Amino acid sequence: MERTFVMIKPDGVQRGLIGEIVSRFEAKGLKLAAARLEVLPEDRVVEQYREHMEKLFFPGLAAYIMSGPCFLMAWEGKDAVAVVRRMVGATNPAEAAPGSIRGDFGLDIGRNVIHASDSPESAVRELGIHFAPGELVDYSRIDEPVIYE
Ligand code: RTP
Ligand code: MG
Repeated sequence: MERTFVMIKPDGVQRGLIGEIVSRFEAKGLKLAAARLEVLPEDRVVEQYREHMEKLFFPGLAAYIMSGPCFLMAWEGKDAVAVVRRMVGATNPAEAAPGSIRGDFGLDIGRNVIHASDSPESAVRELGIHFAPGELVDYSRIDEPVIYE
C-alpha cells in the first residue's frame, strides 16, 4: 500500500469544500491515515514548494497558501499517489477535466483548491514535512476485503 500527501488549500477550506473532497477519496476506497487543519508556517511552505522557489509565481503562491488554514491529509491505498493526482486533475482548473476536483471546483490556476503529491518520492518527502511518524494511524477499513481483489 502507498501513502500520499494531500492538502486542501485555503480557498477550498474557505469555500466549505472539505467534506465534499474527503467524501470523494473515502468513496474511492482510499483510507485516511492522518488529518489536521492548520495555518502553515512559512518554513514548511517553502519546504513544500521548494522546486518552485525561483519561479515568478512563488511569492504569490506562498502568500496564498499562508492566507488561511489548510486541511492536511495522508491518504492510503493501492497506487494512491497516481490515483489521487488523477482525481485532483490538471494544475489549471480551467483545463482540468470535469469530474476531477479542480475541474469541478475551480477557475483560476492561482486558486486551484487542492494539492497532491506528484510521485511516490514526493509523497514520502511531503508527508515527512507535515506529519510526525506517530500521526500516521494504522487501522483497517471494514470494506477492504471487497475493495481489493
Ligand atoms: P500542487 O503542487 O499544488 O499540487 O500543484 P501541481 O503539482 O498541479 O502544479 P505545480 O506545477 O507543482 O505548481 C504548484 C502550484 O503553484 C501554483 N501555480 N501558479 N500562476 C502560475 O502560473 C502558477 N503555476 C503554478 C498553483 O497553485 C500550483 O498548484
Ligand atoms: Mg506540484
